[in-house]
Amino acid sequence: MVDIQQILKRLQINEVNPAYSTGSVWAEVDSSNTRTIYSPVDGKPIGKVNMATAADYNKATEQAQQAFNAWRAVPAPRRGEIVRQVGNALREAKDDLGALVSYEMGKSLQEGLGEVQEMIDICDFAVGQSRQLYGLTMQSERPLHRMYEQYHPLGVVGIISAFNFPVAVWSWNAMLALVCGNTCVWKPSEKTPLTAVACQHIISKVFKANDIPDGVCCLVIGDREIGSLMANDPRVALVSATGSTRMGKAVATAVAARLGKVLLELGGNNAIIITPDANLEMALIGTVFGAVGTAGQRCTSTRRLIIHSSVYDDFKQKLVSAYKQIRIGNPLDSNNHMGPLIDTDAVKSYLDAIEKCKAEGGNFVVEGGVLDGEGYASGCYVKPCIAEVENSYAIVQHETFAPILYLIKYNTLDEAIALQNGVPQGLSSAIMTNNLREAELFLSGAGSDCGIANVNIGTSGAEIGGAFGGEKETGGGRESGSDAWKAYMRRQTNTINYSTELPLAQGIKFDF
Ligand code: UN1
Repeated sequence: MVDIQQILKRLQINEVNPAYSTGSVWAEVDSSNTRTIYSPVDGKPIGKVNMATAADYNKATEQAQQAFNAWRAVPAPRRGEIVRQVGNALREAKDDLGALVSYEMGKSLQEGLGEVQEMIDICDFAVGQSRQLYGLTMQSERPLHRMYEQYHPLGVVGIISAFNFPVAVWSWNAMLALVCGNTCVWKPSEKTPLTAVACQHIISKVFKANDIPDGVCCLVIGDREIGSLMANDPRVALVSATGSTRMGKAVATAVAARLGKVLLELGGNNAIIITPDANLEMALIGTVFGAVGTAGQRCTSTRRLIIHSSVYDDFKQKLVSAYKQIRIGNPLDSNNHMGPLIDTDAVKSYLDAIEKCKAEGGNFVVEGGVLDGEGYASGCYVKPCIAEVENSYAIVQHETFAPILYLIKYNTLDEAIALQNGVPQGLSSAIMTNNLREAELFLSGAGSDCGIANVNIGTSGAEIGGAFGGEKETGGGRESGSDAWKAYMRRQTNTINYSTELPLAQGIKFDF
């Protein structure tokens, strides 16, 4: 088992941690006004943080704004070089940071390490991207004219991240924002601030070694008031927010009122369609990992299974026996598959969802419940459960961040696709089939309406190389790979006249 105290020490987590940091500068610590962060793993306190005031937020954001002038002047490949060094620092800290993610958030150690690996991967991606901030050139309709477009940095990028991926989603945003020439202000989830403090220490060292001005990457520990300040702050050119649809709507409304930019990655209600041509063994692995991995607290977690009636009973039996083998317990123990939920509020939402599902007529084939006794002292450990439902139930239409899996039966693929799309969210989706026609229909414009659509892979565990995000109530943003970098830049169209005349476009004559 890992020694958490040693890990905290190596990651520079103190007993009380400051409310904000602009890089090498950290706020004064106020030991009289702290919030204690408890681990969902064992219910024990991990450390304390100061919560930022509006004045703290302002100081950090002002510093970020000032640093922007210097940072945007650094050539992009040189900014990429700094990010390369951040990637290496994360490689060195991977074991410690992965374990702290696991201990503070509750996901399995393997998944904690996987999360840090995603951070390393996005650093590598961003290094390459730093030399590829390409714009197009166009053919001008006028003689001796050149037309092209270029991408410039936006300014300060605000990043609001969620507890479930406490560090990786920040890095997807921050590493791309940085190579694009922006400065960042990060408000991590108030449920998982210590992993954020650890990251800030890691990157501050790299920045210091490279004489990067203070303010390029700032951290502000706070709850929704800080998020709201950020959303309403005209100094923040882009607000990238990950979390619930409720939070996303509040952020989007505030940012829209000042015509700022948003990048939203909100809830999912992800389904796997299992067709008669599916390899059921593969479908089983994809489903169980998708539904119980991270205790059902990924945006991409599998929440619904849409199963063809001819394989329904068979697959249901396979699932029920697989669920019997799931070991729930301390996520730092690699023998366990599933750790706790983030906190007792999450346990309450899980229990409420089960009640609501039963009230609407759901039939539980694997019962849920809260675990108690030895090893479960935090009160955050729950049983993953499975219910047979109708897609139209209000609770099935809603994203519950917990390991509750809904089974729905279908007869035709058109019906399955309609069920899959028949929810307000549109993040991730999958079909299990060896039938080319089924797979292609699912991926066509008449198929899945989600930002992510997979064949013979589950709904969760996306690689960083693709654009990550979804449609409808998921918010429409795309982070991480592909051309997601463009969200962190402003596009400028430039036309240059190198003739001695001034011909107007569209053939307009304007003589005087
Ligand atoms: C999230 O849950 O917010 O695809 C991100 C996945 C991970 C990222 C999830 N790579 O499951």
